[in-house]
Amino acid sequence: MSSVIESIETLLVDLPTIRPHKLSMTTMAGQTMVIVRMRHSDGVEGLGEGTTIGGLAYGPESPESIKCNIDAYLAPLLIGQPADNLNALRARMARHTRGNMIAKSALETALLDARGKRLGLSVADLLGGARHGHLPVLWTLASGDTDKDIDEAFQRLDDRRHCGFKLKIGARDLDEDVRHVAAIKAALGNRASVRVDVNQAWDEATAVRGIAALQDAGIELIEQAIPAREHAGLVRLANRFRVPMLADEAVADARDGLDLASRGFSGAFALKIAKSGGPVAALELAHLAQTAGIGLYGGTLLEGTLGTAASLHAWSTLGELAWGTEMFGPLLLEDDIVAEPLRYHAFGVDLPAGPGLGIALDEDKLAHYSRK
Ligand code: MUC
Ligand code: MG
Repeated sequence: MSSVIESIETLLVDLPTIRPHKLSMTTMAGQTMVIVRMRHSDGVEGLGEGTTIGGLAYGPESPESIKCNIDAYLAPLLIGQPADNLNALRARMARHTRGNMIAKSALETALLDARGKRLGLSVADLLGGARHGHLPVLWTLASGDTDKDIDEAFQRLDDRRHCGFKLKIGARDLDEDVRHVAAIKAALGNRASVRVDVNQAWDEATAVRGIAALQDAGIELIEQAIPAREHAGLVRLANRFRVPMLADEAVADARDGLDLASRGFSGAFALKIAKSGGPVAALELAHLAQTAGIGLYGGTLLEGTLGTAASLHAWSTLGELAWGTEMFGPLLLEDDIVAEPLRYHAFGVDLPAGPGLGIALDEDKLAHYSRK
């Protein structure tokens, strides 16, 4: 008899960041993760994580809503069900609940982790098999201070931690942002790739002015310059400039990807398990992008180690990630709740080994950082 999902526990875990992280919509001083512990009738425990940025500043789910909606709506749909048919469980969640993609991603991750542990296979194995054991990882410079960002970048280069940097802009006046980015690019020269993420802050006219200046400054990729829903505008920007556009908030799943591709978008898609509702749907988007000749980028919602590991297992199955990944979330946090941290070295990170996610909790730290 196959095992059954017996219980699902959710914990809000608050960890401080190593420095303020300034984005166009919020400044983070800490990160709140929703950790899922899913117990199955054979004694196996699956772990998952659902995490967003800045409470409700980034998107329609907050840490509290993720926890509450898992507890009240999603967990009751799963408890008592056979644990191993991921397709049936995903369909059940989709049929009875709308949206809440981060909550669904946390649960799908826990289902995959448990199944992998039961079968002695990694999550990447369950998703078809890893093509890479080490993935490149960039770092986001977002202290808000140009000189501090330059120092931070050189430190990361010297430590062979990161050789690509993403700058968060859009909160300040356009000219100030352009000066900030150009100064960082000029200081780093050819030693590093520099990209920007505007997080939807500009209208199209501002984007045209800003992107022209950033292109001249040698910036390699422009992420989500205009609001998520403005697909037509994003396609116009992609056609207008030599520097490629990266669609992030605009593309949550394969349906969004199809819309952008069929409108003639070129450039790249940021994949995130959180916005797609889990690794499986994130890979559906990736496969659509590959078919359409659109580049791939392994994205993060600044998850901790569990969410980052789940994403790495998914991205490892892809033949090519033209723009690498930004799976640095755990490095932005002062501490961790896992027994063994991920191994960051050689400008990237190793895919964790072992069954499931390959990650075990540190129970003392989990208890210490869990919200009472
Ligand atoms: C985003 O929109 O890309 C990823 C890195 C970072 O600093 O913020 C995120 C979210
Ligand atoms: Mg982004």
